[in-house]
Amino acid sequence: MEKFANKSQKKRSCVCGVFTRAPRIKLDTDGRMQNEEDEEAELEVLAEFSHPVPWQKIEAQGLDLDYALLFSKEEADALFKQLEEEVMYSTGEEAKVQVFGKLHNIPRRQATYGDAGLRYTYSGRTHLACTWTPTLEYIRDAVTNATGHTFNFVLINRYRDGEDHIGEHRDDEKELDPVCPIASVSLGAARDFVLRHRDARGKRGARRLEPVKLQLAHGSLLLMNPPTNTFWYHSLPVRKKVRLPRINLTFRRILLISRGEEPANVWSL
Ligand SMILES: O=C(O)CCC(=O)C(=O)O
Repeated sequence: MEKFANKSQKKRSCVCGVFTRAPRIKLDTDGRMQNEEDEEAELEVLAEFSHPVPWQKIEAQGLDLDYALLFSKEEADALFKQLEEEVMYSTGEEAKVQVFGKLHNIPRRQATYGDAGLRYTYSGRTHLACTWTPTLEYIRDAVTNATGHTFNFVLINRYRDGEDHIGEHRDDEKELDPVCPIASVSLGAARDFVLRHRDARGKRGARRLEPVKLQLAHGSLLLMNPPTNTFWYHSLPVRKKVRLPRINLTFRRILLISRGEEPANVWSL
């Protein structure tokens, strides 16, 4: 990743906390941009509202991360507030997770948004994408603008305070595009984020590899580039001193064409 992903100095439009609708990128059925002309036109529009992002590279064996502050405090505050009004979190059975065949309440709230008809299966449950809200489209397009990657799905996790958490896992489901990074945007309370190599987990880990620990700030963007999710587990541990809420959005690219025997995703329209 270059130090500055985009050279344009123009800022995104934002009037009194109301963000103008960001341009949409059109994808073909493979999830790629339609053609070169379209791509050029889209990039020109994106450059209109872009600003440079200073990236920090974090690397270890099989781990490749890029971290940046994507939004100013004022922008991040406004986005957090707008998401609190717009996002509908899962309830009932949808808000549970299956571990070794048993259902458990998850220690946070979750929602899934994305392109029409998309679905994503993780932790034994299939989640249908709700239609993008204007704020989610705005954040998604800001991430695309800063990274050059397009996304068709977002998983949202809301942590009420430091008691809410997410356990060690990898985002390595077969429906995820293996060449696309997972782009994680954090809003609200800063939280520790820990990555652990798959061979160094548990007391008797086969190898001595130090965990990688980061603090994800309000308005930040973390890119988990391939092959990170093959080798490293990540978690957001309990932090009892954290009293404020946090919203995390992980933008993903779901494959529209099967990589296995089952169709990964079929358009229902
Ligand atoms: O909240 C976070 O920063 C982590 C979320 C996460 O691990 C995930 O969405 O897979």
